[in-house]
Amino acid sequence: MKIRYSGKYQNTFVIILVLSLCANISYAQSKVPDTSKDFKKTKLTGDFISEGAAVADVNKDGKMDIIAGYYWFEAPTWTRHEMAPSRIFDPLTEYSNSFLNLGMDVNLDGWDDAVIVDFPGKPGFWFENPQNKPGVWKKHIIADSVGITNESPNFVDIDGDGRLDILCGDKVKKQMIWLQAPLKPGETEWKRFAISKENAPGTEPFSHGIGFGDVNKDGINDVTVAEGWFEGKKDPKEGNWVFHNANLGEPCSHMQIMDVNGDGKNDVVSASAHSMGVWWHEQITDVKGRLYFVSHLMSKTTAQTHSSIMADLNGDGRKDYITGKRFLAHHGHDPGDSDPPILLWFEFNSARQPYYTEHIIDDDSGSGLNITVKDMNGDSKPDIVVANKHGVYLFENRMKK
Ligand SMILES: [Ca+2]
Ligand SMILES: [Ca+2]
Ligand SMILES: [Ca+2]
Ligand SMILES: [Ca+2]
Repeated sequence: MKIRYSGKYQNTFVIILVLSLCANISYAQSKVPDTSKDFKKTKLTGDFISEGAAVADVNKDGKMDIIAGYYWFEAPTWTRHEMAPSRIFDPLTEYSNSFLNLGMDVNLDGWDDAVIVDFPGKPGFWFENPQNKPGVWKKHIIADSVGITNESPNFVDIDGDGRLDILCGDKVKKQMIWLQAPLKPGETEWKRFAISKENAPGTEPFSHGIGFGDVNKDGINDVTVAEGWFEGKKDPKEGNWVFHNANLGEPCSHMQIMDVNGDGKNDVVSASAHSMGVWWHEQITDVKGRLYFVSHLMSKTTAQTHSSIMADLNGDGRKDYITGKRFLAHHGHDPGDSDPPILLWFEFNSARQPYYTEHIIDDDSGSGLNITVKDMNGDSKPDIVVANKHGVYLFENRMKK
């Protein structure tokens, strides 16, 4: 296990690391095979500038660039550019001004913009791409200052129009909502649509875990939180989605809805946001047809798995689950907060038990509050981009199809 930290954090790190090892962190005993040869790692920076990362061809030269907070990194040399004045944050004492990032052409002018989810409870905003002109990018607040809550908003297409929306909570009304980006060129306003009634579960600023998928297999996507699920409506703009109580485990990051054991019922995969554990929650129907879930532990390899995303990394036609450790999530105060920043993935196969196989990608990066997956180098394999308190990283997928 190689740990190299330099400068003023070194002593603190050694102390935290020893404490972690004393706390019987299971990584040291882990027998998970090392698959780092399957990925080419590029460290864009070791600076803490964002806990979210996104991709977009910012300068329209045909090469995908990387966005992390108020900065973008120009491919292929990853030259760092500032969109608006910001600074490097201290990973041991501070949070940044950027928690989740998304690259999308918000105002439909043909240039990808940078969507930023700020500290939980603050309004989100987006930086308008200045089309290769010099100067500061124009900052637009999203949706009349709706305070975005829950620490794992999803970037998903709620209404099926091909544009990604933001699925999150609203701080003031404590409602589960979705925010729709403008649909006409030149527009800059996002629209807010309520999913739940007011005072709904999962909508506090520091609530953890949201998922989007078809829980009950009626052909309509539903929304999950750790406390249960909101049953989707044919018209997702209708509101008042019925809430069903269910135990979907501990506070978690992005919840992934899929049939893990191949019994035709959709299960939920989640990972602990601030403690340790990755689980699949098996959907079971009782004799009266009521749904409930039984949780099965998949892994305790690393703690603080504060983000997840699905992508078919190994090209077998099945989507894989990617998660990673949010390095120094609470500045070293949580159990396992300072064990090595691991990035890992799980492949699923419902034909045999266990239904999953765990692979470690890297143990000196981790992930932040969102992971972005995109083919960055044109070989049509999905690559992984992350940013956290340990820096900004690209992992190019070298697995054979
Ligand atoms: Ca580019
Ligand atoms: Ca644009
Ligand atoms: Ca449904
Ligand atoms: Ca199932």
